[in-house]
Amino acid sequence: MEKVQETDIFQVAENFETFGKIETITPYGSGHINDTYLVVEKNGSSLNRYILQRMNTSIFTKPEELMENIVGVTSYLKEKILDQGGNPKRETLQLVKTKAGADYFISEAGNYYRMYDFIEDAVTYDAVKEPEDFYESAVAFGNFQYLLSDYPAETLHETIPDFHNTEKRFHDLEEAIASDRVGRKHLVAPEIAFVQERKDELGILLELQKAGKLPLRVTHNDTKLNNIMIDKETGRGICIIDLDTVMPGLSLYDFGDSIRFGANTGAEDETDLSKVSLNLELYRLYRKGYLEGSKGTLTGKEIEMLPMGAKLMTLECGIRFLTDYLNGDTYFKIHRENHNLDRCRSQFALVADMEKKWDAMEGEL
Ligand code: ADP
Ligand code: GN1
Ligand code: MG
Repeated sequence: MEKVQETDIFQVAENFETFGKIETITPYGSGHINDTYLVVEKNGSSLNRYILQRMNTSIFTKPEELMENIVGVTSYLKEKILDQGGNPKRETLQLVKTKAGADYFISEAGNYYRMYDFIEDAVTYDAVKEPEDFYESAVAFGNFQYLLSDYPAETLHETIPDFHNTEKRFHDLEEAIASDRVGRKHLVAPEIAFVQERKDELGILLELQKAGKLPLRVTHNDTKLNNIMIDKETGRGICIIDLDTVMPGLSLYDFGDSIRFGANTGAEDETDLSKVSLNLELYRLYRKGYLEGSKGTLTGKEIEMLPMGAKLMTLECGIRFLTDYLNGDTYFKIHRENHNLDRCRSQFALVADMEKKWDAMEGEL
């Protein structure tokens, strides 16, 4: 669906069941997919905050199904958290219903919106500041997967089919190269060659899954550091957010994507590639936290394949950025010229560094 700008975002927000008078609505966060806003309202002398999101329906083409997943997962987590004596208001996302009692709102312009309670006194990071935060995020992502281990996976819709099918991502790249829609192919010969050289590795995890050697689990699939809220006071990973891609998947996808983003000494879009490398200390720390958080549920094979999870998620993400660059930047939000190419190069530099450090990564077994 083509993006149609909302003329009045206040009018949209007013359709949700909040309690006071909305004062301000401002763009928020640094996600690449949804349009996120912070809504502040006054209720007597107190200020209430909410997150309002316009879902990206070009990417999530079945928003009804997506919201069914989110309602299912958040209500399930709420029960689990209550059972464990936790506080679901801070430990899981809570949807705010519309005044009509629905879980989302469709505007006149045809945009789909949802609203969440704002999780107060917690932050998201775009880069690891303290190793301890990264460790805590690992425990929380491991625990998230553990909490969902009995979730009826068959009720989950696949919001993006083949999301982490790395071979399929490679075919999408080949298609983008062949059509060269915006004439950028000649600019990326080294990047294309980088992928070609690693073509045989792309299916390793899928093969193991098909052979029944890696279990399918309910996973988050987008475990970068800014998709977890860290409690300001305790430093604990308090709440996993961005649940759009919760689907059956491999634990290695979750582990790998966190390493890709958080254990990179450079940013995801770093242009000075000398700054990009794998921080082995952070790799070890995350691994420890993830194993701890998933409470012994990972099989021997999963643990053995953790380095491959990290490498393939990084390579796959680079492939996706490159594909989007070749397609004219239609998927990921970009904030500057060549942004997707910069992102791709940072991912590939990280893959190359992982290859250099492979023995050390495997030595962690
Ligand atoms: P995207 O899919 O575009 O990445 P996210 O759901 O991750 O969107 O939201 C973008 C950012 O908004 C997050 O990184 C986080 O900083 C903030 N955010 C999202 N939901 C909440 C919430 N319930 N409370 C506080 N901050 C939130
Ligand atoms: C997107 O939504 P966000 O910004 O957390 C993307 C992930 C990529 C990531 C790269 C639905 O995540 O798959 O790994 O960007 N999400 C989707 O930063 O495609
Ligand atoms: Mg996000």
